[in-house]
Amino acid sequence: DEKRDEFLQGVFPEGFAWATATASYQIEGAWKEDGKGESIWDRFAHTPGKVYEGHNGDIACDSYHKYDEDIKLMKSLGLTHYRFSIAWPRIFPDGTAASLNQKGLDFYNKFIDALLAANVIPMVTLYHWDLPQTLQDKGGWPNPEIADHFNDYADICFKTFGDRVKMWITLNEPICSTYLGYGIGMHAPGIKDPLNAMFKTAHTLIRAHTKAYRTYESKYKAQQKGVCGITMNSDWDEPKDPRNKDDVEAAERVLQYKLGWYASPIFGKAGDYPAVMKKNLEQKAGLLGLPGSPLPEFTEEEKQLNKGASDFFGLNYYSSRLITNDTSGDPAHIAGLMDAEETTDPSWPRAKSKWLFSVPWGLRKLINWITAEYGRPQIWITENGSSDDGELNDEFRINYYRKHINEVMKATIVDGCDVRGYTAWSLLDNFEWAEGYSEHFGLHSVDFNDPERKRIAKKSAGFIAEVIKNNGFPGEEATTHL
Ligand code: GBH
Repeated sequence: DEKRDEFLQGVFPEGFAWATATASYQIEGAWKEDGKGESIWDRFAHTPGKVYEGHNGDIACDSYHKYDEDIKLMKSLGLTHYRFSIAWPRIFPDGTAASLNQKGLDFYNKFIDALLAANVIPMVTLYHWDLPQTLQDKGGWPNPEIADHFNDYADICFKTFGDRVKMWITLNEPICSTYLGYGIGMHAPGIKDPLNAMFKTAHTLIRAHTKAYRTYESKYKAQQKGVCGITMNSDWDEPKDPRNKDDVEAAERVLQYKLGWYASPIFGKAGDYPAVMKKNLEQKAGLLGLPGSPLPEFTEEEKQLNKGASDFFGLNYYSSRLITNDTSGDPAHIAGLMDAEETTDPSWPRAKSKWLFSVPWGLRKLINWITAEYGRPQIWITENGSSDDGELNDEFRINYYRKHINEVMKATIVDGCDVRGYTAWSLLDNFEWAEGYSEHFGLHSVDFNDPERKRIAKKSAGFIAEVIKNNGFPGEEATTHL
């Protein structure tokens, strides 16, 4: 039949979107130019001992000044879309509407116009981790008021850029802000408070997302005709022993913690946290002698507003884990809270990043899990990629992309999941958070010792350009890429 033919030809449905992604703090530099305020990442990276060898994003790829060069790279890849993020502290230097900075708006106006002139569709993330430091000084994400400030910031972005931006992503990977930022302190603002601040952070983030989504829906959508969603990341969690029902249950529980924590309120039927998390945390609170579950509660009204507050499911996928049921862990730590041990398989090839094992089939399984769990939402792969030492002849990356794109193809064409686009992380090597410039994810290399920040195409850039030109792998049976 038709579907089978498409599969044999190895091409995606017509109109499938092809993008690369970046984030403001990772590429822009110009950290205190044109009125920009300090962000929690400026503060964190300027604090000794937080980032690999004291690296920071003060200059990064200097994309603030070199965005024309970035757009040339996009053109040579043949991208249909480009995913980038807006730096909140450029728009509101002190985080609040009172501090509106026209020069910040001017920069993104110019950039968006340049993208459109190059025929590249902007996909805009509002929050990729660079919270204005002044809002951290007011308590940061655990403070529920931050949701209202985020809504004000989102509102001005919709209002200013929405005539040209038709695809909005409120938050990038809320679990990273939550767990890495306020749970284990590996990311800005570096807070280690897994039983309190961490859960409050997640709660504010979800409320912030929902408020911004409803603002777009009620004030802008009818006129601007765009879409608004959220991007979440997750590993695929595979039971270590699939015949052991405790492991099967544990793997499901871990998925609910990693992805369901944010996805269930928004894409689930109840507008609320996953039932298994609520039950599990109730029990852990008892064991820890806490006064109550660390998981805050949504009001009935909030649940109604959460439900359906996303026009698409943005998914970032990098790796997978094997899950063993394990109730012996310390409940004061995440693994102990989840009653699970996470391992990897020795056969999985590892990238430069210590957490990144190439498990392409995990992506297909994750897409299918989301499709079944949340009633076949429209899915956009908003990030996928791998790291190395920055070599130009990057065969590992090519293989990683080839196999993962092929699994997306199977999920789309063979399994019938509704995947609309694929985004490679990243357009160019950039500031890899706590790892500084020591791990490279780019299709283009950047010389960080050169004041000009010269960009050079890697071999993988040529590979991706071919895939995009062909909308897949025509003439090749998809299974040959396994
Ligand atoms: C994405 O996160 C980010 O959106 C992007 O900004 C980033 O550059 C890209 O991935 C590559 O990392 O250090 O063992 O505690 C991906 C999901 C989840 C990957 C947390 C790193 C830390 C593991 N990230 N994980 S560890």
